[in-house]
Amino acid sequence: MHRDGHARRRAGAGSGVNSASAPPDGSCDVRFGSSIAHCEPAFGWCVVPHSAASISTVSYVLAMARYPRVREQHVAVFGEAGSGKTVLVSSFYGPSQEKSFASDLFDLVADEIGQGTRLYKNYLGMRDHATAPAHTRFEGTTYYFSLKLKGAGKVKAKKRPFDVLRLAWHDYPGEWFEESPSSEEEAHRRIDTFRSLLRSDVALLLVDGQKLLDYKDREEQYLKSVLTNFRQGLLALKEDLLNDGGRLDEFPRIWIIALSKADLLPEWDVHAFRDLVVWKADEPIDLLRKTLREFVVAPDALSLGEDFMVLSSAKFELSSAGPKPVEIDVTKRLGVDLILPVASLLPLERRVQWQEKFMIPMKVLESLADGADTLAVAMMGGRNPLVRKFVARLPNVGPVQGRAALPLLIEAVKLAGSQLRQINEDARENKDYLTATLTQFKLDLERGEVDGLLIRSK
Ligand SMILES: Nc1nc2c(ncn2[C@@H]2O[C@H](COP(=O)(O)OP(=O)(O)O)[C@@H](O)[C@H]2O)c(=O)[nH]1
Ligand SMILES: [Mg+2]
Repeated sequence: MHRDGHARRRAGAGSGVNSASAPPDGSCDVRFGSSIAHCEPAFGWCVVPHSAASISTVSYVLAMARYPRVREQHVAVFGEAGSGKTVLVSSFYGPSQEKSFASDLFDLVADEIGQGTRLYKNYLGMRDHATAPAHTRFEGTTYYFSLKLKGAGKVKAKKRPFDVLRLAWHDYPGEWFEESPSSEEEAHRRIDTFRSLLRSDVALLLVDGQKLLDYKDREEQYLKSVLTNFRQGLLALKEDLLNDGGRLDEFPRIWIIALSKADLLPEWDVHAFRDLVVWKADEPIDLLRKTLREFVVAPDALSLGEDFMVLSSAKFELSSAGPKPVEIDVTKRLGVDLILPVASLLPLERRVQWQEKFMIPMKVLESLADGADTLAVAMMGGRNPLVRKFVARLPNVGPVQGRAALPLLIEAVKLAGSQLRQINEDARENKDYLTATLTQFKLDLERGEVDGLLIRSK
């Protein structure tokens, strides 16, 4: 399913305005009277300077009456059978449906009711019945979640560049990397499933905490086997994914190694985990990185082994009698709340880092964190002078857009500490839910580092 493709078509079609130019990303410049507006149909918004000469007043207008305006992020989760993928997605979604946990800035909903119900039921099973979800082997699923900003329909909301942040969560079963397909049909399904997640900027590679315990003092065996299976699996798909041998512009470029079931290793923080992985598995990581880089143009712009997370979907109390949990405390989660901030903001940060370090083709930068400028504008809030300056330059968009946007992106990425908190507080006070949400995500990432749950590449 290609939701974004659908959204782009819907946004671009029949807008009643004449496009002056139509680059492949669907963005275009549109003449509104004497002004030229830059439109991002993918996000469903246009920026129109009120007059070409006066840049002090700028407003976002809708290219057509379409609500909600959606921005989509993809995240791909890879893990062997039993490594905790289904529990993770259930524990990501479940609490958002409870009043006490729900966010004051947005509502999280599953786009497909059936999926949402299933995930919530999984969560209830854990919360109320100490029952983990049934195993789902050989099932590659994409879950679509929409984070709907509060305040929809209010005057202020109309000015924001998007109302919904959609998260496409691709679950790619690791068993597909361990076992050969049983039929040609299944082989095709694997390739299709993999293709569907190529739009992800961020991939999580799960390392199973239970397995680390099982392999105590010989963790290298387990780590090597996970990483090697994964690499072999990728190599098996390579020919089909790289049609005509051409490398891909769009491919997950931020590979985070994440410890799942971290509650089983209470004395570990992300630094201990990183140290173990680096000490015991540097070679298989190098090999995997090399293989991943063979898939993409601009191979420098791909990181593996630089970002780490620890995750626990709940605290599982096991009985001494067997593997069945006696209690699952869903209130004791670790790192799960960082998934949205990581998926939304890490690509933006990495894009700036890479752009400063390497010569990277524009089309690659744009596929990584596409619409990064939109996000930066939103993060800094409309009143910031840099934002105004940037928006003023928008009529000159086109290939130079990315470079013109760089100072703004850098500024947004650099936001930290008290300045960030201040923007967040102001936005909350002004009920500017978009800026509040994005700055909150950034604060969450800072907090995650302080709490030893996240290491971001510097
Ligand atoms: N201690 C602990 N156990 C977990 C956690 N997540 C999953 N598990 C256990 O691992 C099993 C497999 O998880 P599941 O999500 O079904 O794995 P999947 O095959 O990757 O989808 C569950 O039945 C739980 O017993 C966690 O966060 N902590
Ligand atoms: Mg599963």
